[in-house]
Amino acid sequence: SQSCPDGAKRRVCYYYDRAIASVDYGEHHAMIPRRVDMAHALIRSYGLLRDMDRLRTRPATAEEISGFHDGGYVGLLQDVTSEGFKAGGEMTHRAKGFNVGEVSEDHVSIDNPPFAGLWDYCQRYAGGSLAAARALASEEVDIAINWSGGMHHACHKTASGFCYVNDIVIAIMELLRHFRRVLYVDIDVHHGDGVETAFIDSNRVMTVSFHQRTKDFFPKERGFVSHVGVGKGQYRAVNVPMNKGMNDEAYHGMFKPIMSKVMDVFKPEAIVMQCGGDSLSGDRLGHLNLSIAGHAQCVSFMRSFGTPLLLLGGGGYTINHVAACWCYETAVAIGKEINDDIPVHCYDMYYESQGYKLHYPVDKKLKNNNTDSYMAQTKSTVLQNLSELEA
Ligand code: TV1
Ligand code: CA
Ligand code: ZN
Repeated sequence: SQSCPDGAKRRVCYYYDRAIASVDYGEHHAMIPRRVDMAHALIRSYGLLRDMDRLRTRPATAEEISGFHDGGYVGLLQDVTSEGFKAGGEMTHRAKGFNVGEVSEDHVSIDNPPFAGLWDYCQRYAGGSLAAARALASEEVDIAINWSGGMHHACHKTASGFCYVNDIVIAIMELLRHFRRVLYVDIDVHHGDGVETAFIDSNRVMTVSFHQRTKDFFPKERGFVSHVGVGKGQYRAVNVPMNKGMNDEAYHGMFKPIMSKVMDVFKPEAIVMQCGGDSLSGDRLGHLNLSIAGHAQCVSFMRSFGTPLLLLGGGGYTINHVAACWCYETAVAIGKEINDDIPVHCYDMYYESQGYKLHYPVDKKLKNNNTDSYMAQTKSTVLQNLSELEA
């Protein structure tokens, strides 16, 4: 461990499974699991592996995954590899009921394709998040990292938005065995719908999602400020919708006051943070304008409370940006400054367009479409909702 800006040290453990690097969603798919391998190669070349314990674990079992998911759906995921898919075949029909292989509105792209090794992939990324949760519960580590996890859209009996098994829900359920209250923070550009729904009526889990909310942006009709949770979960779902072009300064004008208030009123005993890299400037799918430093400030801010912290990946579709970001955030978790020059390593050619620097410039031509009054209004409504939880 090293000292860090807030003066404290943290014990960090890190999960990485190289089998995930070769997972292929299909030739033109936006999701590229290899970005986790790229992040790992950077982390290793910066020497950061020496400052963390490596979390070695087995893949999650069908029983562990069935702790959240429907048995029939888990059965389908297991069968995808063995039986294969033929157009119009029995398996194809069965899978569609679970939103696997369903062709989207444009009749070309399939968000959740069936592919060889799908079940093994799910078991591995979920196994990593589960082991990370157990490491935190054992109180032997302060921060646990799984950049291959963070699949926030998967539902009880359906795949959604590139996600098949919701490792986040499974990890939170494990944390709830040891901690009274768990906070979930989601800085992926998309709304964290699967996690919000799973705990919508729980008073032991608060979910907070910051996301782009523009017409037709996925997932539609989710993530409005007015969605605050139901029953015992009322005011324990927090949504911060944003228009395109949000920059570091504007984002933190919302993130810091809202998360301070969340910590104040909810007093979590553990924090799970989904660090999707699609909220970064220049993402292929997202249209926010965060720098790596701005994205990582969210991580360092949540770290500063000293509460056990689980860091997960998620989206991120401009893969050099994502890998650089997660490497930098690994350094933030450890509490170590790292040089902006990307070391010579196996993937270094991917960083040519950013001049072989970790921190690339944001899009100066992208206008922040969030007016001051829009942001003040959103922040004020969210803070007002949170104050309902004050004793
Ligand atoms: C195959 C090939 C699939 C190219 C999907 C972008 C593709 C997208 C593809 C894509 C794409 C979406 C919808 C479709 C509404 C659906 C990991 C029914 C260039 C966490 C998931 C976004 C984000 C799903 C996941 C979205 C995460 N956008 N190219 N698909 N219709 N789906 O809009 O939050 O990052 O885009
Ligand atoms: Ca989000
Ligand atoms: Zn996303």
